[in-house]
Amino acid sequence: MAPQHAPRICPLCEATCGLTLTIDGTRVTRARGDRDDVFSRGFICPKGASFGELDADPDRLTAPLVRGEDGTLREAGWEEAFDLVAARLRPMIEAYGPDCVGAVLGNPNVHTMAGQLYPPLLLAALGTRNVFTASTLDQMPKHVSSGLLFGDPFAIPVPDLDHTGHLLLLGANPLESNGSLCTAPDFPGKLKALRARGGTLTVVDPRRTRTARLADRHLAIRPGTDALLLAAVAHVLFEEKLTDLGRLTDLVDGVAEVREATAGFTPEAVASACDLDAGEIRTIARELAAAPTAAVYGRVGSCTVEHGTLTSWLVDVLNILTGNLDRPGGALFPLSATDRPPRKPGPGKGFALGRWTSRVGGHPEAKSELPLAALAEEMETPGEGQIRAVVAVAANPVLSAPDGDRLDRALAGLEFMVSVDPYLNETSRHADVILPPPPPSRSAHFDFAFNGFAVRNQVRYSPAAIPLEEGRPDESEILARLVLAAAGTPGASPEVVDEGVIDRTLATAVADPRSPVHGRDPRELSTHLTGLTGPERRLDLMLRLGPYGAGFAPNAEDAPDESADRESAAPLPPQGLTLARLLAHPHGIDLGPLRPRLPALLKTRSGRIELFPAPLAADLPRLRAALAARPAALVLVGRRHLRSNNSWMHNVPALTGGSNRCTLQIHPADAARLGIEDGVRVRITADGGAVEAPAEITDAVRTGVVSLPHGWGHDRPGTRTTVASARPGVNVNQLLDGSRLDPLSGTAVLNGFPVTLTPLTGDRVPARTAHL
Ligand SMILES: Nc1nc2c(c(=O)[nH]1)N[C@H]1C(S)=C(S)[C@@H](COP(=O)(O)OP(=O)(O)OC[C@H]3O[C@@H](n4cnc5c(=O)[nH]c(N)nc54)[C@H](O)[C@@H]3O)O[C@H]1N2
Ligand SMILES: Nc1nc2c(c(=O)[nH]1)N[C@H]1C(S)=C(S)[C@@H](COP(=O)(O)OP(=O)(O)OC[C@H]3O[C@@H](n4cnc5c(=O)[nH]c(N)nc54)[C@H](O)[C@@H]3O)O[C@H]1N2
Ligand code: SF4
Ligand SMILES: [Mo]
Repeated sequence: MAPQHAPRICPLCEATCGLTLTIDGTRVTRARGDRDDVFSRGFICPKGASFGELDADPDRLTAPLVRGEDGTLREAGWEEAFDLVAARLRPMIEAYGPDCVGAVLGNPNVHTMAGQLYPPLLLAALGTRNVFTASTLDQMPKHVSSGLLFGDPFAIPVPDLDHTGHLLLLGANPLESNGSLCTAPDFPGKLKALRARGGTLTVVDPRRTRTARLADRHLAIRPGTDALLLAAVAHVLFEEKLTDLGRLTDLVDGVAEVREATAGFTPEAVASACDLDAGEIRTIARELAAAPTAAVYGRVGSCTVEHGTLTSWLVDVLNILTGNLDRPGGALFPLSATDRPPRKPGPGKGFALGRWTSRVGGHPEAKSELPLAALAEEMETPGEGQIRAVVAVAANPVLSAPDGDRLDRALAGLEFMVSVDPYLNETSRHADVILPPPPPSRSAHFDFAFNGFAVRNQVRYSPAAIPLEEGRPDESEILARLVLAAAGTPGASPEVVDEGVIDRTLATAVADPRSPVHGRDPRELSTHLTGLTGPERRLDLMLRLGPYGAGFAPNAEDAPDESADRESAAPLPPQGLTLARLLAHPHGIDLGPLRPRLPALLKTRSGRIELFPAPLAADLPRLRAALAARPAALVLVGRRHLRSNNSWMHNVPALTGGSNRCTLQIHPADAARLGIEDGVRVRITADGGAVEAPAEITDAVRTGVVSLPHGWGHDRPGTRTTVASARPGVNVNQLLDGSRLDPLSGTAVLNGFPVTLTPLTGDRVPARTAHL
């Protein structure tokens, strides 16, 4: 049979590029950029190009593994595996209470449909407060600052990359990461286009990254001091009367308080802590104010730092003070097809922090989550509420979170653990049951999360490109069955889970006077939903009730149904969305540029932007103290390589090698001072322990800073990641003991912590050929 072609949205990073897969039988033999994709227009990166290899990785688990009497993992049938989960999980909840289960949700959940549709139901069924996600290793500071400023932790403005005249980018390296909390296929091309149209790019990063090399100005800041820099920029805007809130003037509370609070942070006062020139800080402020439009954007290096929440807040303070929030060319709020339709402006419920605290460390919850850095102590410490079982979905905290060795021991001591993961790896090896989802070619895809952070409103859906093998559940069914097991109704059909959501959503909608379906019969409405699976029916419902939706108006039924040709691409106005209409547009539907959304999206109690929220005000003394603190002689920051992804992509031969290596980058001056030669192994020591890695001397890192990438350390026994284990690298997070947190968000400080180095002389490994 001739090879087939199928469009598939790439799930391997936040850029969500459209791919065209070539399929030979049941194998993806090639992946190209889909030139017809309405959003990505053919862009692809090396990871996307390796989709087929990643999909067909022989180390992927094809059947569940369960732990036998002898303590080893063996393959089992799906029914046996699900029965075991049901037999163990619910009885533990009944015996010890719901908090005995720790739920651990990792990053790939934002890259799958199942990971967005079922975890909320799973958490509700478990009823536990012990909820840990990758957010507290990542963007939780942004959720907290948005929650406080706008009343909604998901109201995260994104830079209007295609139209802005000036981008001030802090702690992000989209030329390698392809962007984050700013979904933009071909981020590199968009930055080049910004400069080509006469705009300016300023990059703040302690490393001269590929992104920094594109910039008009690169500020090699001392790690962890961005909040000081941004406070000084705010100060200059006030001092030089450069603030102009524009349209937002009457919508913002607390401007005078912010002026007062930033008064002490003059450029001259912060310059030495940031190791920047005071004059240059003033220039940054003036340029930001003078630009016709501008956007300030911060990412990982602005979040996983000591003052992550303050930094995230100050990013938007600057967007607001310069009148750039919510205006084209500035920073805008996307409106995705599965968002709730805009509400009437007015007071909302607001955002509360610290409604409860963690049992052992007393860490405040944020967005109903506890710090992942506190997971180990919750498993180790006996007493009521101790975590005795873990349900991990797409999570590898042994490598991703602080102190993997401690997590490794604590996971080994659990009474029960289930992992939903395609690999037997550093974390899943502790599970009693591993439930492997099928490879991405066999899964349908919709970006519930990333469409909400996209630089252009658009909607795309990829059905599974290759049918599932007989008898194999997809990830949606796996998670639905976990929900049933947690709820104590394991015998029920997984469809019950989806139909329950549909019924509840419709019941709420018909009772809402503002809903287009107010007063209608929910049972009748549900008969109109199309879709071959529960997740598709849920998607149809969300699209219909969403801001571009057809609702259940009679003409919504004019759309082609599923039996219609899925390839036809009739032009469609950006209204009237249903699943059937989306299926008729396999390369997606463009919904236009980002548009202003204020004040309707505000959910603060005041119904206004609260620029100076009390929890942030209370954290400012800590920032003031940082002005006087003596900087550590040497601090460590991370880095990402284009051809990798966190802890799980080191197993694909096509993505290994080249610059994608676990080396310690060090500036020549520091290397000379410490007697470190290129390629020599170096012992790196910090609070949590020590690791060894070969030195790579490069002036791409500034002095006083070394860099080691994360996601490495694939040398534990009992895993099945053949390629990764052959070049294991070391786990940078072993340097941390989990005690360094941004207090407001519970986010681990993964960047800018002090380290000391010892060269291991006589142990020279040529960095280029080293088997790490
Ligand atoms: N030092 C340091 N540490 C960091 C970071 C850093 O910058 N520096 N970055 C942090 C950040 S931003 C993040 S998001 C975290 C990420 O850390 P994690 O949340 O652990 O995420 P990943 O390492 O991406 O993948 C976790 C697991 O998901 C599995 N997986 C892959 N695809 C699927 C799938 O389709 N379904 C399921 N069920 N599982 C799948 C993988 O096999 C892997 O075991 O790491 C954090 N850790
Ligand atoms: N290739 C690849 N792509 C990825 C991933 C991956 O692992 N590999 N991971 C995905 C995930 S989960 C995420 S969250 C995104 C992250 O996307 P980005 O935020 O773009 O991620 P990084 O490349 O880690 O960029 C962070 C930058 O912050 C700098 N930095 C460190 N400390 C500081 C500081 O104190 N101040 C400032 N100003 N800068 C600092 C670092 O040097 C680094 O260049 O990438 C996603 N995409
Ligand atoms: S940039 Fe991201 S989404 Fe695009 S092809 Fe590469 S990995 Fe896939
Ligand atoms: Mo992340």
